[in-house]
Amino acid sequence: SNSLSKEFLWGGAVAAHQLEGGWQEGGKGISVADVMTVGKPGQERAITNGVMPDEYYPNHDAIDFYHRYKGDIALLKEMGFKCFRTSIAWTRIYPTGEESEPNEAGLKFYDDLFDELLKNDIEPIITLSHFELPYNLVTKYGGFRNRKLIDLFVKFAATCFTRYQNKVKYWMTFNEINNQANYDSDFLVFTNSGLRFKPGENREEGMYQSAHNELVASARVVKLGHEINPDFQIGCMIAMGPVYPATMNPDDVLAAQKAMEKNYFFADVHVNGFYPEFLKKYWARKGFDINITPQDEADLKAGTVDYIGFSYYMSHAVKKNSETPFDDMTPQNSQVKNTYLEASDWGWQIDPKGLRYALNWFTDKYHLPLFIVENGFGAYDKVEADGKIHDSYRIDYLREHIRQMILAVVEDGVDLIGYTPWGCIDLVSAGTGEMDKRYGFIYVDKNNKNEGTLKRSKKDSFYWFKDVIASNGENL
Ligand code: P53
Repeated sequence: SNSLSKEFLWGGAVAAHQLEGGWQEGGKGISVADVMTVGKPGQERAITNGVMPDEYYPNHDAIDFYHRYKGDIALLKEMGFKCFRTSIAWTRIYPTGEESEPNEAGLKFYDDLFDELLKNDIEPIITLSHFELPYNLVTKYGGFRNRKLIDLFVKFAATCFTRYQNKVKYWMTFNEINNQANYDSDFLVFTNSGLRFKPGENREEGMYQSAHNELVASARVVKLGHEINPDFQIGCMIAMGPVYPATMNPDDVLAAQKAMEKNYFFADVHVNGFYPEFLKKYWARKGFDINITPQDEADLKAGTVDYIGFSYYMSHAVKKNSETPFDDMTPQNSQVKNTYLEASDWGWQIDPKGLRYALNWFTDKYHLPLFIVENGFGAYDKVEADGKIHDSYRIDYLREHIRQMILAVVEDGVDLIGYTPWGCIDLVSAGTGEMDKRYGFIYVDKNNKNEGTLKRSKKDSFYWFKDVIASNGENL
């Protein structure tokens, strides 16, 4: 066929902690997102030891979707959304993660939200864990390093699956589970796994143990979900940024391959149900002692995913660093600028063809349906005197990515479920906590300093994307 199928799921994506606000409403507990402040381009946000009286935490109120979702969904409906990806905040359902009974007010909130979407013919696409671990599980157990969290996550997922089994079909387990491959970043290991390292701890080993516990939790949840409703489609969620070799030097080519292996073995385990050999060899060489039980191995095998959800923002390039053996090669320690590409104001390199490459790479390697559940351009927007927002740069970014996406489907035969650009309504940046790093088709009047009326308005990209959806990708 020369076009996308009629069932193609056009929509948009968000995460509970980045837009809901209402951090203490309806009995919600404190999550890892509630103890992070605001950073800057190139500067990570700080993680504080609990909620401090004199700090500003942008996720606490976010854009107040908790109270305004009906009006916001009306705008998504106006754009013609077929689906809407969000997450269920774990701390609305189990405020500390450890209660024996779920919190009814939290469950009711998502019932109402999903009903509102379905009433508007918008299908909810739900992530179970999107950087929203109960903070109690960090202070009490040290995050996902502790196996105890496997059972607690399975309990949370079981509650959600049972309650929403007739409202939600598409699920994902852990958002961007592979961000933590960059274990030097305090932010990435904290948001993925609730890890806080002390000086001298082996960060890499701690990361691998946490990732393993999450992969087991994910597999158990996939199996359980299929038992609760065989029609469920349960995917993993991978942050995809292809790593290119900086030159044709075989050293650089091998460096890029190693970097890809280290970033994407997570998908191997989700899809195949076992660890690739290169990783077991690597752990042995490093002397890592990762606790993997025979039951874990059986669980991984029994809970392989139905599809691969992934985010795509940028690509990377690496150069072999002569002092570093291949084993230690990470995209961080040898990353170079790709001189063929431009970058956003936050240094993210813009590479639409990399999306076609990524779609083909996933297909060749895993032969599963794919779902682009995040893509987009974080940028400063300017509100004109007449209230309009002319975000032609955002339209350009999305248009070129959609073109490459359609080529991958139409010319390469990639099996693609849908496309949900990130932050379809402006929200709090995950990486920096800023409001002014905007992705939306819908502008929200709020800045980095908590000032603004929260009023919503339509950017130029709103009308553009509406036409893209109405024409099923023909009018770009
Ligand atoms: P922000 C790092 C690299 C790629 C995607 O990110 C990432 C991150 C973490 O910052 O996060 C995903 O808001 C994530 C979303 C996030 C979005 O990309 O830092 O799934 O929660 O908001 C964009 O610009």
